[in-house]
Amino acid sequence: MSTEKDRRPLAVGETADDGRRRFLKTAGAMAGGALASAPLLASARNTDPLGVGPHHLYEPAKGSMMFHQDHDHAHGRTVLPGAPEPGEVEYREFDLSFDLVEHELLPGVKFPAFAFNGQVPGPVFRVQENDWIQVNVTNNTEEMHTVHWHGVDLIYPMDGVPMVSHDPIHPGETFVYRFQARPHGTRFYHCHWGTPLHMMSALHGAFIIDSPDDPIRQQFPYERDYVLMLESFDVEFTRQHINEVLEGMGQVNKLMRDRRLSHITHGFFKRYEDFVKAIEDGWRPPYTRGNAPGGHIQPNFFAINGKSFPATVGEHGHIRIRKGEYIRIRLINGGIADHHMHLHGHQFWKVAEDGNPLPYPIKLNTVPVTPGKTVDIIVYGDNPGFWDFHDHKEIHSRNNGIYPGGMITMLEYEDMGDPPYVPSFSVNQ
Ligand SMILES: [Cu+2]
Repeated sequence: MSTEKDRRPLAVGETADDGRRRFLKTAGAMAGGALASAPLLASARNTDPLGVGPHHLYEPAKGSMMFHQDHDHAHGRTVLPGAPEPGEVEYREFDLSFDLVEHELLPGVKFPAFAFNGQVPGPVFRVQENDWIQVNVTNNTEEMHTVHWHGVDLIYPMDGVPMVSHDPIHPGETFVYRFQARPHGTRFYHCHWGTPLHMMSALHGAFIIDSPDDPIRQQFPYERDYVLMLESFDVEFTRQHINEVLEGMGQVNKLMRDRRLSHITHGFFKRYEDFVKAIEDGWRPPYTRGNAPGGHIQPNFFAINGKSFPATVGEHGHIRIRKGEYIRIRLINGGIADHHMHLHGHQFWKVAEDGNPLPYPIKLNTVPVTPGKTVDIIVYGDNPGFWDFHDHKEIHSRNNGIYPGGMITMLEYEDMGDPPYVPSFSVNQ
């Protein structure tokens, strides 16, 4: 049985043996033999090709270098110039962290995931348009990360694209993002380093920018709004590649500390000409050596707010409404699959796309939400009952291929009194 200690986020300073024991113990908790067949951290135990010895999974790297041997990253806090100083404007301050956790998608299915603040999805930010935001982001993992603020118009050094906006956030480092929240609407944030693995598993969260001038708020008198993060996970890919990146990054960090790794051997270049010169000198980039693992991602679990059906019903993604009430639902696709969300028994209004209000609302009952998109809908409570709300792309309404599962949740009227039928869960055997 897992204990409270087992479920908490892994902490910096925890010894490798502690982490390994705990992960190995829980690796067998997956439902189904195939899912449990790749023991976590097997490679970390068996191989040591670069001769760096056993690495400590959660020991932060100190003073590692990324681009040049003389470019010594300070282990600590990075604040890039460009945004106003704290005395010039008043910042709303938030703390965010990268953690490695074991996430339970639904009873019987757990997998290792990179997660903001140790939770899947990351915390929901709710701010006002034009607020100045400071987010102190600490990396508690042994992999590098960044935060990209998707759909927010900010100054480019805060955009979170590694090597384009700023250096990646190294293990143990804290990076300070400062920007103004605009324009208003449903936006989100996600890691932009190793995007196929990191964003999907599960470094993403909602960033809601509100405004009294929001025309949707003026047109529809809603009070409650719901945030539904739509997620797709390839659980086996995530398990295998988190093992690999932990092993790889442990070696990279050790070599960087020992100053045995140069920007050439690690394959990062400040200038395109340096990249070409390295190839002329005999360096072989990874794409000449084999397939990128990301090419084979095939999500087998689909989730709303971190849970797959039937775990969606209850707290996570379960939508409640009353007769005569308008509600706003903010759909955010944080994964890599196309979703087509269908609500039974109602025609809803699609009122915003990519966070931006539409010039006129469109009446629908099924709405596509493709990767990177956000779609806002307004539902009016005019048909009391329990109603399915699900991805109509049937393959996404399964758990590891078994129907029903995945991206299914429910719209429930709270004021039905004595309903003639109360739904029960159906899980195929
Ligand atoms: Cu990341």
